[in-house]
Amino acid sequence: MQATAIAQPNIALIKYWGKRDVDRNLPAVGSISITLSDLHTTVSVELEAGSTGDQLSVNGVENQSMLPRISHCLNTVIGEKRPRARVSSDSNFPIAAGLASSASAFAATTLAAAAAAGLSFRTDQLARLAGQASGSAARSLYGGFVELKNVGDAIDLTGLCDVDSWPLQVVVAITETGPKATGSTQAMEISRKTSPFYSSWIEQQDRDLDIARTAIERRDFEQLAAVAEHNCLKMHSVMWASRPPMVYWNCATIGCMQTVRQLQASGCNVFFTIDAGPQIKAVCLPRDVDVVSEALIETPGVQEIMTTGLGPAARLIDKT
Ligand code: 2P0
Repeated sequence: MQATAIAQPNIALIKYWGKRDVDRNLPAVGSISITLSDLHTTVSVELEAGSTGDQLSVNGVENQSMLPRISHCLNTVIGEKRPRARVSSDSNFPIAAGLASSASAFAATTLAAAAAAGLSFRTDQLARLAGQASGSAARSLYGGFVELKNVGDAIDLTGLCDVDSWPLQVVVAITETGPKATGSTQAMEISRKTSPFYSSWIEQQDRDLDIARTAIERRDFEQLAAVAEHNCLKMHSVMWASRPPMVYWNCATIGCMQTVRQLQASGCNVFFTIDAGPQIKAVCLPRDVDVVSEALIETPGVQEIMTTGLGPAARLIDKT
């Protein structure tokens, strides 16, 4: 009645922003992501006698604020009539800071919960269950390059290219480690309801997905860089034009964007992407990773960098 799973966060190159069904947590748009290798979240789920009183610890500290979402995730996977659970989650990177910690946490929780309850699901079923907890978590059930498509009233996940076929590197520049002011779930709804750019964002997404999918098929870095940066800046424009505006960037975020522009001008194969937080993720070819890392760590306001390759799907590591 105990299982442990590990999952890596994923970074969207073509972003998920907005929901078409809030109750079922269905995204308004498809997305394309890369699963990372060196950042990870390990989740243990232990089921024990008793029907109430789930417990959650995050990085060794009891956590009440995330508990309702974790309990809801367990209900979705195991069913509402289930034993109570003791859940512990440990991440080796800052959480709730725009580094996709909810993706790795809910992917690992879904997998561990199913195994602890003795349930077997196919990966696509697990991805749909994880997606009900957190839209981006569905993508961490797969490794490498992953596409999430909207199909009818569900989502469908496809692996576009495995890790070894196009081993890109990602340099994450951490500019602030505190939790963000507005969580993604709430921020997406504010954008949907108030941003004058929201409808254009939705309309243009299929074209961006087509361009990115083709670029990945052809291993065309320049094409992928152009569409990913444009898609990221469109998403942030939707946020900036919302009421209240949601600006996740700080001075160092903009400094890092300028650093990436300078690297590009010097012939480096690199592009940036930014999620709902102030960190910059610079995606580059392996031969450029050292020069990108050095330039970002020297950018004023950058506290730390983390370098990672692309990684595997979420997986079970223990079951007793
Ligand atoms: C993404 N983000 O595609 C986008 C880009 C943030 C910016 O998916 O409400 O935590 O739990 O489904 O998955 C963050 O949103 O949102 C996210 P919910 P989630 O990676």
